[in-house]
Amino acid sequence: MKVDVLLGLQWGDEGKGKVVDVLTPNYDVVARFQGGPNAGHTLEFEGQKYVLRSIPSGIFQGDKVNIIGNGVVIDPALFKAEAEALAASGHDLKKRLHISKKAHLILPTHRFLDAAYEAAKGDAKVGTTGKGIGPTYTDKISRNGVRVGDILHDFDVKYAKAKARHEQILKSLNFTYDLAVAEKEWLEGIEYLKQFELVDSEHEINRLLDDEKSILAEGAQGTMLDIDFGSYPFVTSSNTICAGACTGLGVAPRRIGEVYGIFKAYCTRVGSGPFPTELENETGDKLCEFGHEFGSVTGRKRRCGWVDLVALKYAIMVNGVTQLIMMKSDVLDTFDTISACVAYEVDGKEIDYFPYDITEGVKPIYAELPGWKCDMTKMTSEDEFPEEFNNYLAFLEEETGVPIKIVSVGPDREQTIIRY
Ligand code: 2SA
Ligand code: MG
Repeated sequence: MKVDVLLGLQWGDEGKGKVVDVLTPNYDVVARFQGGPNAGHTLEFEGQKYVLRSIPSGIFQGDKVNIIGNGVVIDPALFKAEAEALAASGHDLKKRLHISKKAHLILPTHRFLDAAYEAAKGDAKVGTTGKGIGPTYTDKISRNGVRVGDILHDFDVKYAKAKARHEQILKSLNFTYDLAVAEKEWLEGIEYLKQFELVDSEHEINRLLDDEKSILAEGAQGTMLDIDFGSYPFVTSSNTICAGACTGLGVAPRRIGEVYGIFKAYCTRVGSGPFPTELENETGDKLCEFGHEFGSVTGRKRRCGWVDLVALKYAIMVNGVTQLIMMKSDVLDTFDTISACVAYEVDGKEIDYFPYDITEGVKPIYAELPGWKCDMTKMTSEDEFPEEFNNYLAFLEEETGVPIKIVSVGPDREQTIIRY
């Protein structure tokens, strides 16, 4: 068997949580491979809304095994809060959630470092989620990290050493902070983590594949936030692309199967950084309002704009996307015309590839298509699609060369149309 990968093709918040939840009935196992509590995967069903941060979105599907892979970073305090909230609503995870011993721990001081580095950047700040993601991955790469497996061996010494190093840096940055409360909650989180199955997840995953079990790898954030291929430095600190599933789970490239690429029928971004198709006008406000575009972790208002096919095609290329999934189509229901960026104008020249730097001087060139002007939220099959919507789908498929297999017409599990 192979690992199928599901990931975001834009700047995050494409609706991955909902899609994983819809797809999980087809899989035995769901695994997260990168990121951490900076993610906010929103799921809605049976009138309830859930936001998952570190826990894979497959957790609502019966007794399926969910895995947090080695590529993920975990904040024990936030993890505890998240898992306890799920337990309170009847979803006990203890036996079903396996956590890699090689996943790195976000320390309370990592969160302070995140804030301190952002403050030091002033206007050039990244606009991080403030969860300590960057500093934790920095420690991992510079070989100073503390891992989940360390909880079981010599933990106090390892933690004290990392903390002392962080406090030195915070002092040098003149950053004031109050560690006491944060540390207490964090240490309670460490004890709580011990109740879960802490595993060698690379062995487990490869064994599951050998046993013909199907695995879905769930990406977080989006391709344009990838540390290598995103709009650097306005990116997150992990590989959000398909290759991240190999390194973040310990599966060989040849064991990757389908790559589901998720995108919104328009585009959003939260935090700072370039966004060529951003609409700072009434249309952008309408997209934000109709799409309820506010960050699920931090509540920040998301910047909105038209779909960017230059960026989307780039994302499809670096991920090797085999199937597209289009989300939030219904948000465009009332628009007279729909625009899609098909090329950029840079220095007076038209280009159709994604350039090295999109920070300045990139002007989107749009194709305009007629809107469908009807309520799609109640539609249950593709036979009901209006002609203009079918044209929009055909246009996107033609431009990208990849079939759009699933279309979402609303937040609920039910509002998902599988085309073929
Ligand atoms: P970080 O915290 O170091 O990963 O931030 C670096 C950049 O990555 C962006 N980023 C995100 N963008 C969209 N959604 C994210 N998750 C939450 C959500 C966001 C929220 O799903 O709604 O609640 O605000 C996410 N996580 C990281 C971030 O904005 C920075 O640009
Ligand atoms: Mg999100």
